[in-house]
Amino acid sequence: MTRHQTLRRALVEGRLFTAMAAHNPLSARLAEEAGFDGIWGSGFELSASHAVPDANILSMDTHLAMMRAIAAATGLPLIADIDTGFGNAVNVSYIVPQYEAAGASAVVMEDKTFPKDTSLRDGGRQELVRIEEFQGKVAAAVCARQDRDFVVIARTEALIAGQGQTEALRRAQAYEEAGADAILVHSKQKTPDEILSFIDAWRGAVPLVLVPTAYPQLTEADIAALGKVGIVIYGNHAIRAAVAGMRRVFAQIRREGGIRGVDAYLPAVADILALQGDAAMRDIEARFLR
Ligand code: SPV
Ligand code: MG
Repeated sequence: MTRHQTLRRALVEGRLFTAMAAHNPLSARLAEEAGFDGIWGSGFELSASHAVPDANILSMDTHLAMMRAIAAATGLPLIADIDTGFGNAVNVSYIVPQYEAAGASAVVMEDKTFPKDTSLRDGGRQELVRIEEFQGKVAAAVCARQDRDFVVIARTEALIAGQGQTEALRRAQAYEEAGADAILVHSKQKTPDEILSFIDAWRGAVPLVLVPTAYPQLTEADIAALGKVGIVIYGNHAIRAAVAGMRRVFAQIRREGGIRGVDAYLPAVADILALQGDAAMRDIEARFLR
């Protein structure tokens, strides 16, 4: 079974698919090691790892190159975050095959204007494009895919933009009609109430996708029990874990004036070598170096 088929089958069978964010191949490998079903090729994480805002500051090529590197480093389906599609439906027609060729098994495209602003920030610029325009972008993405199992996920930011549930439902339904395989509905409310109300009212045939960053109370068991959600994305936990880890270790080294204290609990160098694929290189060495 190909990676595309693994993701497609999970959606068809209604099994909850878990995707962990990654900002580089190493974080993707750690997500695979931990047992997640897939990788979220997060724009937020990649932007943060470059220390710039998640607001289309980085180019599409920067993101695409990272998706290619992540897909090469793991065997898991990769869901690429293409923000607003880097332009209009014409741009989308050209970029979707590039993401597919890079090894992604899905794209998520959101209905905001380009350049976007990040979703979870208080007071961000959250402007949505016309429904018809975004339907055209979704249809362009669906038409541009090469493999039928490549998944196109339409994301509505109507709740993020404060436009309410009726508008979010109207948009989600319109995007399903345009051919989306799943609908990501995002919320930044601190409780799951807004999302649960949307899910309850959703009458579409395609599964929903959640990113519960703002409402972490909702567990996978809770989400699976709702019956309408196909994918849960953990949107930024790789970069937040990295920041937490580096802060703690760097502060301790400064405090103690040396590395002895942190050495006791940091992964050994041998662990990092293994994550780098050292064994595979040694095998090549043994076979071919003359
Ligand atoms: C991302 O991880 O880039 C996302 C999710 O799009 S969020 O940052 O919550 O918008
Ligand atoms: Mg994003």
